Amino acid sequence: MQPTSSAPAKQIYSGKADMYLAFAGGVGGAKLALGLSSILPPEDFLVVVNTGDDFDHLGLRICPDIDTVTYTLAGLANPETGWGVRGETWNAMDALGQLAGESWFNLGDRDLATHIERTHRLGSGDTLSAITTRFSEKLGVRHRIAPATDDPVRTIVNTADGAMPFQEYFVKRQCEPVVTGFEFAGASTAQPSAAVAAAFDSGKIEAIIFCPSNPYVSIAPITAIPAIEHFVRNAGVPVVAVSPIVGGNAIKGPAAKIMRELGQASTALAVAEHYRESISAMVIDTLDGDYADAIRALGMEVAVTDTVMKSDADKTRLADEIIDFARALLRQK
Ligand code: FO1
Repeated sequence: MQPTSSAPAKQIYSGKADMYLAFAGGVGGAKLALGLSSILPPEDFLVVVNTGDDFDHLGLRICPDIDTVTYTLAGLANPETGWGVRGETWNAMDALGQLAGESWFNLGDRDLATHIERTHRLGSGDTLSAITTRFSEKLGVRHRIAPATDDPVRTIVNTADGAMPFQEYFVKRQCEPVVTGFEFAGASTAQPSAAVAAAFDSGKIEAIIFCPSNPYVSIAPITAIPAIEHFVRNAGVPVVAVSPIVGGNAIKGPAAKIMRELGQASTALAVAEHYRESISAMVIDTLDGDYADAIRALGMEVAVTDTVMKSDADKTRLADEIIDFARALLRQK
């Protein structure tokens, strides 16, 4: 399979001093990251990826969001699931099932190579950052992808059935348990990865974009890292969040269910309230345009547009609008 999507369709921004950071979880984050990579030159863009979903399974280190972003930017992502590899085969899982091994977490044959090689390299002393860079280069990705941190951060989901690791909640229990809160074990002492720290120190960041990822389990484990939270709150550049809630529902995943279980409305306005300490602007869907004034009343700028990304053209258009919006906000400062 040839990587296809990492080659920019057009590069309309050639900014010498501009750098954009996108904070991303898995599928929704990867889609916008792909759109942004289609309009921004590689040196001007860094995808900062959630590591709270990472876990050890069958002796392997699995980093679902890093892999989803990498496969997506490499043009290899499975279009049906959003995670894993397109055209995947499942012989290893079938054989594992026959041996009565643990088969609740689906690892495709080709995807397994990623986890085996990553685990091997981590055991040899490589950092997750170095491995992520190596894998993305080997897969033909031109833009930079960095874990938020190289230190272990693990999302724990507190539920009515007790506390459980994220993948047990998300995949094994299919998001069924009623959520009462989250913990990000390790976050309070974690340091930003080298690429993230260098971006913060560069003085070149023009905007930070929170992709339409789950605010509670994809973006929060990133901003729970104190140095990242401090930078986001004090950077003095637009911090623009794209709502993952459209028309009261999550585009994908359990965000709306989690919000309701935490006693909030599942609306774009509630997303803005959740982010209000960190962000200066929201991008909301046309369907949610009625919330724009209420969000502005929180002291934020608002852009209203079509945010659902079905095609690559949708991803590029949304990315383009977000960059235009961020640049306009920067000029207003
Ligand atoms: N999600 C599922 O719903 N079921 C799976 O069996 C599953 C396997 C899987 C394997 C590798 C990988 O990188 C991701 C995988 N995911 C699976 C997705 C993953 O659990 C979630 O998308 C993220 O952690 C949330 O962003």
